[in-house]
Amino acid sequence: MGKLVFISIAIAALSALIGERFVNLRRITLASRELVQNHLPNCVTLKNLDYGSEDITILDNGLAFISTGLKYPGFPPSDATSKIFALDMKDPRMKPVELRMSRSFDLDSFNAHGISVYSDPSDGTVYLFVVNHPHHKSQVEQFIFLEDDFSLVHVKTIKHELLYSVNDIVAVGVEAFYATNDHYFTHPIFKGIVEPFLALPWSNVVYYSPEEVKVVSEGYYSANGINISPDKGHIYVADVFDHNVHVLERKEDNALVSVKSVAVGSLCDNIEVDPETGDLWLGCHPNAWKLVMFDVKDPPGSEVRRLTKVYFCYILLS
Ligand SMILES: [Ca+2]
Ligand SMILES: [Ca+2]
Repeated sequence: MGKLVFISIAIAALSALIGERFVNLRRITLASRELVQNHLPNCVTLKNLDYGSEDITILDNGLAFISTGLKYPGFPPSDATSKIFALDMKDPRMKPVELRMSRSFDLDSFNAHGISVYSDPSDGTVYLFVVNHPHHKSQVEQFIFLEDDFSLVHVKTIKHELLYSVNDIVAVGVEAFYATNDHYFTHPIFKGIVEPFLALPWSNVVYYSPEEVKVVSEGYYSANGINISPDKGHIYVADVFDHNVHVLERKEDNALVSVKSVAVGSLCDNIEVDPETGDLWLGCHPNAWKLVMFDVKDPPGSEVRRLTKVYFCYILLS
């Protein structure tokens, strides 16, 4: 009898926990809006990007870098390897060109995620930072872009215990960047199944430099895309599961202080910032159910959101 009571209580407690988590999960993650077809007039499909594009970032001269071939826990497995493409946005042919890489770099395990570029003001060198997940680990690769022969020279691999589940980065110097950790756990099963079920705000933002590495912002359900304002004074973080873009002020010691959150009504992923207007362009998922249950015959679709006046709003307030 005692055993039966214990089992009953255990089942009741587990049911309550599952019920609470399910409600929490629905509240924060499961946007299920049907996509409204509203194509931009000059929208074209790019060739050669056969394995999905995770991230794009654009230099001031109109040259875009695109990362492809991401394998990610919880999504259908793929045998694709990652590639980085360059695309001249000013060329009407709009043809992505695969960038060659140093022979010493391990392309077989390359699993590219978020990317960021930094142009060194002292000599014009263009550095490309790429989040890489070889064998489900997290590290950041630093390359130098050589425009003359469209190649990437691998400079170094950056690893640190605080860079354990990196999604995206924004470079703020030749050797410094902010990075989002999109999960708390590191094991693929915990990342893909347990953590989404728990739905707790345990992800964070890390500042990295050779001199100092520290958590500078936390309390995100899943910190995803990250970018910086044109004046370098504010950082934007997309929390994909709470449907917000968070605006944070940079302090002298590179700490971040929350300024405000902007509700975007979609599960937003990466962020690109217009260098002139300060507008944010976001790649988003309007329907999480369809994204998770992916059906080729009824694909989830995706959408681009543009946030205007974010930059000027907080200038006026300050
Ligand atoms: Ca990025
Ligand atoms: Ca991302």
